[in-house]
Amino acid sequence: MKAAAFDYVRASSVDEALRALTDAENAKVLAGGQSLVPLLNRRLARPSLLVDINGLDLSSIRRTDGHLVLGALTRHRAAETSALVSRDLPLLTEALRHFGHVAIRNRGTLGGSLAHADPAAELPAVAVALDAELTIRGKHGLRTVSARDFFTGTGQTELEPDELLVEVRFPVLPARTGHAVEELSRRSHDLALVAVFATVTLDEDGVCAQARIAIAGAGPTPIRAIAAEESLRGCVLTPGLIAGAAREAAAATDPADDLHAPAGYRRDMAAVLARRAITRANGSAR
Ligand SMILES: Cc1cc2nc3c(=O)[nH]c(=O)nc-3n(C[C@H](O)[C@H](O)[C@@H](O)COP(=O)(O)OP(=O)(O)OC[C@H]3O[C@@H](n4cnc5c(N)ncnc54)[C@H](O)[C@@H]3O)c2cc1C
Repeated sequence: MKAAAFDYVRASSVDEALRALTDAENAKVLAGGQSLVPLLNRRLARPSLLVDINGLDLSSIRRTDGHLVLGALTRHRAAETSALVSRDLPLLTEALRHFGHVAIRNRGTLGGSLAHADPAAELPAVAVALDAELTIRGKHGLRTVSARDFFTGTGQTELEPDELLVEVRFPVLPARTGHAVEELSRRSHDLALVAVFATVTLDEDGVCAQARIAIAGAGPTPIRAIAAEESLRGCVLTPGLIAGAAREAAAATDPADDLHAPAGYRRDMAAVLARRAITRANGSAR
């Protein structure tokens, strides 16, 4: 099937993109097109206008006051191969290696993945795990939303139809932080059936000062496993403690039965993957 007819404008500034989004009845932003174009072709999306933002200057990766700031148009492949990202946000680098194939990563953008808000996607869960802040531009100016508030349901976010996501700010993790991504998918590089993203920060005595655990594919939005994180804080992590935290993480999930996997299987796998992720994050936090 081919897409239904639509008008097209290539914006040359953020203001122009915002004007086009505001003026049209039913406009959609076009970034890398890796989620939107398949939806258009299957006629699951029928916008009257596509506002192409590929000409905008929104693809920088920079370090500023304890944050790594990535423009919304940063291609997945650019982030994956960035020395700055791999030094300051290695969890993101590892997550991107699970993401689609290189051809998809060459075109797809960070902002597109976050705005698309697939609960099985890697980037929304990484953003939630790392307490990222999302900067949004609309006709009334800039606003910032934390990743934990941004995702409101399957494919749903805090973004209004006439707003643009312009950048993502990740706080840089402290020294002695280890990380791990454990993902189960039907084929390598497919979207996750379940994936767990973990970091563990140790103090000088090897005690867990902070743990972060987020789960994709096990609820309508990425899930932050707060109770599991709290159960690890202040402790030297033993296999028994980690197994308990992994069970708590799985208890925080809210999976649905679907044609890919039953809910119980996803929950069980969340516990298995959480145990592996926390163990590996702890082991690499030196
Ligand atoms: C074969 C294949 C494999 C894939 N594998 C994976 C995978 O393993 N993991 C995964 O997470 N995803 C995967 N995807 C999905 C896709 O790659 C991602 O969702 C992502 O790359 C989309 O980004 P994009 O720039 O292509 O967004 P687009 O397709 O251009 O846009 C997606 C949505 O976001 C909106 N949007 C885009 N940018 C902005 C912005 N700056 N502000 C506001 N709204 C915006 C669009 O209007 C649209 O609704 C796969 C896709 C394909 C085709």
